[in-house]
Amino acid sequence: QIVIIGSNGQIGTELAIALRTKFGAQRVVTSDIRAPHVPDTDGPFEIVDVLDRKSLHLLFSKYRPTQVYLLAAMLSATGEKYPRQAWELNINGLLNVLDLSLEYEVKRVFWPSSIAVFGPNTPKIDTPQYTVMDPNTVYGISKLAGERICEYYHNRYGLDVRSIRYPGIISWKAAPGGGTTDYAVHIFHEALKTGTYLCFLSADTKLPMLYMDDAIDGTLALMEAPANTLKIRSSYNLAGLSISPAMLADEIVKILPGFTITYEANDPRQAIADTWPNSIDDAEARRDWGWAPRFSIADITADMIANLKDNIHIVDGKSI
Ligand code: VAH
Repeated sequence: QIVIIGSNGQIGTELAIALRTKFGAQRVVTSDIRAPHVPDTDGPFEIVDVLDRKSLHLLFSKYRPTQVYLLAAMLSATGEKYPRQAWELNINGLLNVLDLSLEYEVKRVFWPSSIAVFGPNTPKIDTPQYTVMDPNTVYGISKLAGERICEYYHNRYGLDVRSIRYPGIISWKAAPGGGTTDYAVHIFHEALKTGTYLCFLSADTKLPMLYMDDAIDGTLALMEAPANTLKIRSSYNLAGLSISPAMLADEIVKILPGFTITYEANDPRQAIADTWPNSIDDAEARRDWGWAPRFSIADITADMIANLKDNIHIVDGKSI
């Protein structure tokens, strides 16, 4: 059995779809702290609190998973509103899952890190795998510590835990969960709903971004790679594109000519974005497990608009 903890989120939702397509729906168990908006009728779902070890023991003993994907976390912007909760969830949730994975002899564990592990003194252009890392958000600090913890559990206990430093991820199937890069999804919803978007990051804020299809393909490729080919057990840099709001708006206008964008100043997420890289060097991921993204900014824009145009969901009065 494969277990996904945090399957309601932007990435968890699509990992569930991809893993069920690959291994069969009944073999992939989704789980989250609460039931999803839309009930999961494709396969087994469990309510699990990653901070409650009893809840995890029930999950691991019931399903005896061979693989575990831990996607439960509090992201950068929300984490700055609730720093202690972000640290607790991101670190103790990880420690609980690593300990249970050892106890139940899980073969492979996936845990996402983020380009948020880089900080104001990190080189911003083609940020290398090994470099200065001085994150100043609780989310980034928790992900940096989490990387060291994963490497420790691998080196000390032999746990086959694997990780990717995700850039911002653009997708349409599920809403992003309170991050600094969420603008890159909201912009498409607003372009289709209202024809205009008030962006919380400045026009020239370049950030590493990745389309969800590439993120999922890369994650599955990492998880399939033979263990002895993986030289990095903290977390792999993964680059897609270096995109700014203005670049994305220009691409959207090519398909939706009337679209306009405006920019609000002083959003707290700008200060977070300003500490992150503009672009990433992912040479190690390409070398060790053949990583190569496929989607260009034009492909992303076309795919997002084509799919959202018929799928704009209004949930609790908001488009997600
Ligand atoms: C966030 N989407 O904005 C997440 C991600 C690199 C960004 O970690 O917090």
